[in-house]
Amino acid sequence: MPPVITAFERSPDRGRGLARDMRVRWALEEVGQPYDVRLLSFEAMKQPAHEARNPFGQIPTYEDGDLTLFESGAIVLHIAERHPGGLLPTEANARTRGIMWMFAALNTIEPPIFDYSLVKILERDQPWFEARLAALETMIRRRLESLSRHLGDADWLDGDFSAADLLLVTVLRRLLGSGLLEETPNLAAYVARAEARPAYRRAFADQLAVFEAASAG
Ligand SMILES: N[C@@H](CCC(=O)N[C@@H](CS)C(=O)NCC(=O)O)C(=O)O
Repeated sequence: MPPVITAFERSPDRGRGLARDMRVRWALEEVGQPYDVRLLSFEAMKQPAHEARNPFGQIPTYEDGDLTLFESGAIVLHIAERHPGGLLPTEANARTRGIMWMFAALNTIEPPIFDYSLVKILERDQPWFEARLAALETMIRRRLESLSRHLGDADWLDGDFSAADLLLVTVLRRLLGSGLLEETPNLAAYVARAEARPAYRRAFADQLAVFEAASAG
């Protein structure tokens, strides 16, 4: 039985690959692991059956035999560990550095970028909107500048493409269309390079197909 992941039945991003099941789909594609998808409505996500998989009632989750996981970063790490050499280096120090960058993507870079996307949707009518947006833009620019300096003209964060690049690219993609990513051309090129990977394209097409089928139905 292949692992089963959960995803939105109708993703609020309209199939642009921003929902976090994209990370898991992409990781599974990178290592060549077939998988099944259980699609959930917002209502079903908050029912006990799904809360047993994820107490916070969110997607994605991952089930494989008697193992059930939530948190996209933990799921991607598990997939990397199940497929040695596929998404993390096998050399011990390089592997630990890869995991460090996975944390950096989700702990240091994702929070201001995610807040920025939420504020633009939820706080537009609030009196603090402009000031809050500007503060987040400043924080994001600072993070992007540091990241850009680290990356330089390398293709990936630390040697070969890894789970850390995968997570970081899914985070940076939230900035597409904002103009912020384009201010650091090496990061914009980094994201484009990752999006050109066959595994990324298959994962993107699959999650888009779900949205299109739901819209047609
Ligand atoms: N830190 C969690 C966040 C999960 C998360 O926020 N999932 C979103 C979709 S990308 C979700 O389920 N949103 C609906 C909700 O929270 O009710 C992870 O990385 O898996």
